[in-house]
Amino acid sequence: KAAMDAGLLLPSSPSVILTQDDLKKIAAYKAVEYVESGMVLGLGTGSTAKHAVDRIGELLHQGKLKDIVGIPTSKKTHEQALSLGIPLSDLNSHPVVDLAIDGADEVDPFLNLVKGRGGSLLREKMVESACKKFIVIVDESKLVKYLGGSGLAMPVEVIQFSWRFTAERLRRLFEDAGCVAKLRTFGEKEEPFVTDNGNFIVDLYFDRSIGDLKAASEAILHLAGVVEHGMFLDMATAVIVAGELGLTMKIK
Ligand code: ABF
Repeated sequence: KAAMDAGLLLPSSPSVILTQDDLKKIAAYKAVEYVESGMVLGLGTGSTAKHAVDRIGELLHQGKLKDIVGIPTSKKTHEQALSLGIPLSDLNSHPVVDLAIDGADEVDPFLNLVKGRGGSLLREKMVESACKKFIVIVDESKLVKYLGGSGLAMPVEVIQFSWRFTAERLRRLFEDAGCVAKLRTFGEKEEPFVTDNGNFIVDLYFDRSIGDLKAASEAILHLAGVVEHGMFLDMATAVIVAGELGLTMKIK
C-alpha cells in the first residue's frame, strides 16, 4: 500500500498483459524521474537503458529538462543520443557524473551486478564508477540469488593477443565452481565479437557459486591480458525492478 501511494506500484489490472519490454520501459521511465536539469548523466547501454535515453531526449525536447550533458557508455548509445539531440561529452571534460542510469544482466540481494552481456562493460564501468548516483533498471527476470546464478555468462573483456591463454587462466581460477570459459562470437561464421575498445570477450559460466566476490574480482583483474570484468560490486545506489505486480525500488 505504501509503495502504491509512493507511485512505485502499478495498479494491478488482470486485463493488461505487460511484455518484458513494457517492464523495461516502466523501470526506465521511473529512473528518469530522478534526472534534473543541469545534470551530467551517464547514459547506459542495452534494451532497458535505451528506453531511458529515449525518455531523456523526449523531456529535453519538451523543455522539461535543460542543460543536460550525457556521457554515453558505448558507441551504440552515443549514436542514439546524438540522433536525439542530447549534448554529449566524456570523462576527460566531465570527470564527475551526477547520475548514471543503466541496465544489468544479474542483480543479487546485495545489489551487486553482472553486466556486459551486451559487450559494453568497460565503458559502463568507467562511467558508472565516476558517478555520484547509479540507478540500475531491470525487469524481475534479472534477480538472482548469487552472481553467476542465472547460468548465463559472466563476461570478461580481454586483449586479443593470446586470448586462449587468458581464457584458460580464467577457467582455472574458478575450477572449483565448474567454470567453463568461452570466447564470445557472433553470426553463423562464429567470428569473434570485438568490443568498442577493440578487445575480445571471454564469457565465464559456472555450475556453482564462486564464493567471495571481492576475492574473485581481484583474482581476475590480477591476470595479465584481462582488461575488465562484468562484476559491478558495491556500485549501485538503487535498483528499480519492474515486475508483473508493479515496481519496486531496492536501495543500498
Ligand atoms: C547493459 O545492457 C549491460 O551491462 C547489460 O549487459 C545489458 C542489459 O541488457 P538489457 O537491458 O538489454 O537486458 O546495461
